[in-house]
Amino acid sequence: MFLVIGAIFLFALLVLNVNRTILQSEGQQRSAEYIVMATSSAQNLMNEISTKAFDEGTISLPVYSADILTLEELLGPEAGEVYGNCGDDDGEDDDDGEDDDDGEDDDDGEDDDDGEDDDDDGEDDNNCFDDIDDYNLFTRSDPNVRGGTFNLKVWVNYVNDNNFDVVMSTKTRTKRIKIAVENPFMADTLYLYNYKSY
Ligand SMILES: [Ca+2]
Ligand SMILES: [Ca+2]
Repeated sequence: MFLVIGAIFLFALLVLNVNRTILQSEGQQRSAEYIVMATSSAQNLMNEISTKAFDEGTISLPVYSADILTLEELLGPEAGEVYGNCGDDDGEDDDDGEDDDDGEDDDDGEDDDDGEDDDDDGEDDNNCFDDIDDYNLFTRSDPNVRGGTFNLKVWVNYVNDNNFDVVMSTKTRTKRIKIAVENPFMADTLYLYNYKSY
């Protein structure tokens, strides 16, 4: 009798362990899938940021001295610059001759008293993010069909030109783009880094 009870007990333990192993591997599989999706989400944003100019000062001017670069404490979008406010169908003014009260120019050939040119030369007309540090402290939530939004946050800092691990409070010729991604189904925050030198 004790032998039977012992056998049943051992069998139950075995089933419990098998179930636990299955659950663990399912959890690991889901975690791995989320890491892949989080990486993809961060990589998309990183690609977008990396296409921008090194600095507002380098958009149209060659830089011979770091003096022209943005001060460390001012790393961020310039006055009037709004994310997503450039390109097509993104909330940009639609040339209807009316200002949309967003401070953006409407390509109507008239200056809008913002001190920027309105001459359709592609410069300074659309007030979108145009240099990498405009994304400093930028946040975005990417919804995920599998559940659990990916929350992204960006930091852009000057780093030591000879040691990219050292964040600097002075202007340098190298900027670090750091993106953090969080998701309730991931145990840890995922970080992606890229460096741009001028
Ligand atoms: Ca800018
Ligand atoms: Ca900027």
